[in-house]
Amino acid sequence: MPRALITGITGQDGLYLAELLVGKGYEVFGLVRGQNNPKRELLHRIIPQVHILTGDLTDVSSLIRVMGIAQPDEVYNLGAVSLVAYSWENAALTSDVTALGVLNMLEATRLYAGRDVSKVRFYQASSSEMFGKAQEVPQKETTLPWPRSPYGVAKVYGHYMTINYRESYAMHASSGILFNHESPRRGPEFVTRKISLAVARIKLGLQRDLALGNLEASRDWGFAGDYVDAMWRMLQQPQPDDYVIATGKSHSVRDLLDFAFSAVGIDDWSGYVKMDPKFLRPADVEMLVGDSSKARSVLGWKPQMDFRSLVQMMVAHDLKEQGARL
Ligand code: NAP
Ligand code: F7E
Repeated sequence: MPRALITGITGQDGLYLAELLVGKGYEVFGLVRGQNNPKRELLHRIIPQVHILTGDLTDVSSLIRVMGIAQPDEVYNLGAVSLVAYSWENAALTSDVTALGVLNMLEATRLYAGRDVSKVRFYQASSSEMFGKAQEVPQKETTLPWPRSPYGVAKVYGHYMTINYRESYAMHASSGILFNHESPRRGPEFVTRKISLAVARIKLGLQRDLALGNLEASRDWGFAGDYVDAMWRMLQQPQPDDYVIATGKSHSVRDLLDFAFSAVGIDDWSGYVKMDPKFLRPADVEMLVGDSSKARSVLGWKPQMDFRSLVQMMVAHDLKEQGARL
């Protein structure tokens, strides 16, 4: 039975990845932070097979201890401060967790592997936010990074540290440069889920309107369930490498609003949406679109769900969940 350790297991991707690996027969260990994290219970309810281990990405001694207990064949480092807007207000914390946390995980993995570095395979959750002020369209593995937020800067550090450990110590360390991916498990602080929840609540008469920031921003949005499969595929390759994971199509926040409101039969949403400058960022990323041809040819990966179906699925989920509270 292969063994996997997942950091960030209580997050959107961690839950999907844990389900995927349990389904493939892995023994899965998950790092959960904090003394009394309420998500521990949720995780246990959704995937009772997971072994929960306590630790924090900022505490390397906890990671070394966890590595010794889990004895993983594969390590997936998904833990991060991941909300871009929050990263300006908490830039030092973001750097500690999202940047230095990667170094801590790489070091704990290297120490655990000892002389036999090939015995552990490592996945780093890199991000399209590294491309920020995009230097070419579409963005691919070789595109020059130009991050536009403390989060993006921290991800660039983690990305290059992963490459450095691969080149310095011959570790099987790979990075997935994942473009935005969403699901009904997405936190309500991200724009897709904020919109799907609000649309469901407006339809049910529980909310009158919705305040948003930049409606012109455009993202390459895919389904999280498809993207965790790409993570696993990367670690099954004989050689470690970096891969862009994206759909190749970009949509604006306006398109997202069109699809979400039309899913509940509302064609003109202008009366429901207002602009609030507090949701504007000091520097936004205007447009991202990824070229995942390397992942498609080497990993045999491709996205299964298109953007409209994804939005419809999220709205349908939120209608059901919110409706059940009435
Ligand atoms: P998420 O839902 O925000 O989950 C983040 C996870 O990190 C949570 O489990 C959180 O634990 C954990 N975490 C935060 N601080 C920690 C710390 N100090 N020590 C240990 N764990 C900590 O993120 P996601 O959407 O699943 O994304 C997974 C990874 O992919 C992240 O690294 C993210 O930056 C990256 N990424 C995401 C996307 C995307 O579109 N979703 C795209 C590219 C890259 P709590 O539950 O306790 O808060
Ligand atoms: O914003 C605009 C906002 O917060 C998307 C993370 O998973 O993907 C995610 O980062 C766009 C931005 O995602 C609101 O200005 C307008 O242009 O959903 P988001 P993100 O910043 O793209 C990347 C790949 C990651 O790696 C990150 O971890 O939507 N927008 N109005 C808004 N965004 C939010 N959150 N809230 C609004 O009210």
